[in-house]
This record gives sequence, structure tokens and C-alpha cells, in this order.
Amino acid sequence: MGNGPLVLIVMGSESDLPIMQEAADILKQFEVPSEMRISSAHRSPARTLALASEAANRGIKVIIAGAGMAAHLAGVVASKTVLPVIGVPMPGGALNGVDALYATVQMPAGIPVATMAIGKAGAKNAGLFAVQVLALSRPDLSEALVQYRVDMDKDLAQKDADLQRR
Ligand code: RP5
Repeated sequence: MGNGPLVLIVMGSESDLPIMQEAADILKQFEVPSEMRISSAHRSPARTLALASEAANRGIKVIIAGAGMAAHLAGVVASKTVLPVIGVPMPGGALNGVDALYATVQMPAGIPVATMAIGKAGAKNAGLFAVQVLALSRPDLSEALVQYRVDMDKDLAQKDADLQRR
């Protein structure tokens, strides 16, 4: 399998980085190697198409694409690969992410994009969803995902217990 990236995280602008970092952090937590790239469907279309079409041959298994405004990035990437593509709509702009949500989720039949929530929650879930896809053939990741939920439950129970003491 090698040590190359299994997940490609691509974003339309450097301004998307603070949000897309959430996806990278989750992948790091699960020890899944990933690569972050900045490439825009509109501003650097040739580079974006090359990134998408070369991904599978480079050993990438899942692509996460985050973009804002008229967010065509995830769809354009999905058009050039049969790898699963997870889209993350970025907030900001006059419509604060609703534009990006619609642009990312409303794919024509034939080229799917698995669209997450707008912003940080979506980026975090994109990372988790990528781990879930990889876990289909990696029992170690499956176990780690179950443990993640156990820990989440414990954390909430602790917060509830603290609240009851106050
Ligand atoms: C999109 O336009 C990017 O994904 C970003 O969310 C948005 C604004 O980009 P910048 O003007 O901040 O570079 O293409």
C-alpha cells in the first residue's frame, strides 16, 4: 500500500484552509495519510482536472473537496474520477454558504457528490466519512471509529454529570 496519501483534500482557495483543516485533523487522528491542495474549478481549471484525473493512479482512495460561493469544485473533480468525492460547502460570501451548499449538493444524475454540512461541521464529518469509506476494507479503522463514538458518548456523559453538580 505504501505511505502515500489515501485521502486528497482539495480546496478552492487558501481562505478555505482554516475550515478544511478540520478534515485533515480528523484524518491525522485516525492516522490516515492525507494531502491538502489548493486548486480552483474556476481560477485554475486545468490543474484541478489533472489533480482529479491523476488521483486514483497515485493511490488516493477518497477525495474531499471544499469550496465556497459558486462552488463547482467537488462536481468538477467528481466528473474526472470514479473515486468517491465528498463535498464541503464553505460559508462566507453574500449568501453565507447557502450558495455553496446548493452548488455542491445539486449534482445532475450520473455524477454523485456526497455533500456534507456547511463549514467546520461539514469538514469534520467529511474527514470521518472518508475514514468510514476506508474502513470498509480496514477493520482497524472500523474499530477506531467505534471507539471514537464510545469516547464521544463518555465525553457527553461527563459534561452532563458536571452540569448536574452545578
Ligand atoms: C471559492 O471562492 C473558494 O473556495 C472560496 O471559498 C471562495 C472565495 O475565495 P477567495 O476570494 O477568498 O480566494 O472559489
